[in-house]
Amino acid sequence: MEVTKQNGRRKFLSKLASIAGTMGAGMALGDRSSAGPKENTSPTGWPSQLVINETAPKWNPRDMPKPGEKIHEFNIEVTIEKIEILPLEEHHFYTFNKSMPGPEIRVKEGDWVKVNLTNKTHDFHTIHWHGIYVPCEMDGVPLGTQYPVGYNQTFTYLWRAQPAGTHFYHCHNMTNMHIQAGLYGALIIEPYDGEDIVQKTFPYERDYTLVLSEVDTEFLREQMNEMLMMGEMMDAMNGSKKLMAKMDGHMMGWFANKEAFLKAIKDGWVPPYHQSRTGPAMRVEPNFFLINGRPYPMTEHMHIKQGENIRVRLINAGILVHNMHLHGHDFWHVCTDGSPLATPVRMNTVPVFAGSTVDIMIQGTNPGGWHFHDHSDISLMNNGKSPGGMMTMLMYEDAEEAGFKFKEIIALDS
Ligand SMILES: [Cu+2]
Repeated sequence: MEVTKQNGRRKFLSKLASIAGTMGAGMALGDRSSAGPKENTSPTGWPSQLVINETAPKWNPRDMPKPGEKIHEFNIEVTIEKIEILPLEEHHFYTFNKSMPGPEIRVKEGDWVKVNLTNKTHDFHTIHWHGIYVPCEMDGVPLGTQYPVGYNQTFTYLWRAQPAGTHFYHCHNMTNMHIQAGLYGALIIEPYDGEDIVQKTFPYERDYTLVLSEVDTEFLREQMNEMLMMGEMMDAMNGSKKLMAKMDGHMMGWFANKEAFLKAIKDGWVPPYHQSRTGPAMRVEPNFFLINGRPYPMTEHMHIKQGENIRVRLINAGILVHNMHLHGHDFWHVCTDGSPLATPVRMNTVPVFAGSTVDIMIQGTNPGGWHFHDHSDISLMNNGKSPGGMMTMLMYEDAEEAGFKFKEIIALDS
């Protein structure tokens, strides 16, 4: 890495020298250093915008709220709900406040957030604040930073909202299963007024959040039934609070360090992945691909008018990469994981990696009703049948005025 940097700098300096050379001998070295480019400027411009310590928190994550500082308090309850993701396709999910995804949390950078998480199921849950500079005890890793929250228990999270940008939250207990079960939601931290570089560059009025995820309904049903049955038994025997207080790594595969893990194996503990005891693990093969908890055609449309800019926040809470493609337009990729890119990138297909967020700006330049979807055809099916899955529409509200006639087939909710 260092080598590339030096090579780049050497090339740049030699380019500078040749430019100076063409200016003739009258151009003294001293003149060039005072009027010429600064040390950290390059021809592409981006290194001059790079602030090396930009990943450092603005506020010490271990601070506590001071009198007068704004605290947003939320109560979030985990319950089991029956949700019809498509007509005739009804499944049981875990939900935050009875909705899937959970409620969008939107606060200003620097404000405090207090969340009281109450568990009304016989399984265990936590909330992990993905991408946020929380104090370690608030990170929501069960048996890593806290005891998981058992039946009828409440755990209070308190942290300061930083850094600004598009983030999300999710349960971190048996994460794969519990996210598929519905325990995830958007978390948007707005920058201070006037500090939103995206708003400054592309003034926008509409702001969409699209949370991408998948679910294997077969896997989910089996795992939920198994965990709830075990949880009910544990609660009946001991009360989960008492039991969890006695819990150690042996029960869930968490250990203080590698030595403790190896010692447990030597002492006869059989890890859950070992086939001679448990049989082959069930493979996760998602059969529904969701945008904000619903597959196409039950996804919500996005709306735009000619001349408008809209901001679309893509959050991948799932386990696969999703390559989101917009028909008839290019868009600007402006942020990744909440951070503005040094230079926006023009594209029509943007990969959103598992656990990552991407903000794009769409400019209203081509009236019509346009498809916006994951370009993997596997994700464009409902239970193996297409059309369906991770797709929505970008609908121009003034398309007919521009001479475009919507056909009924693509005007499902317009
Ligand atoms: Cu959970």
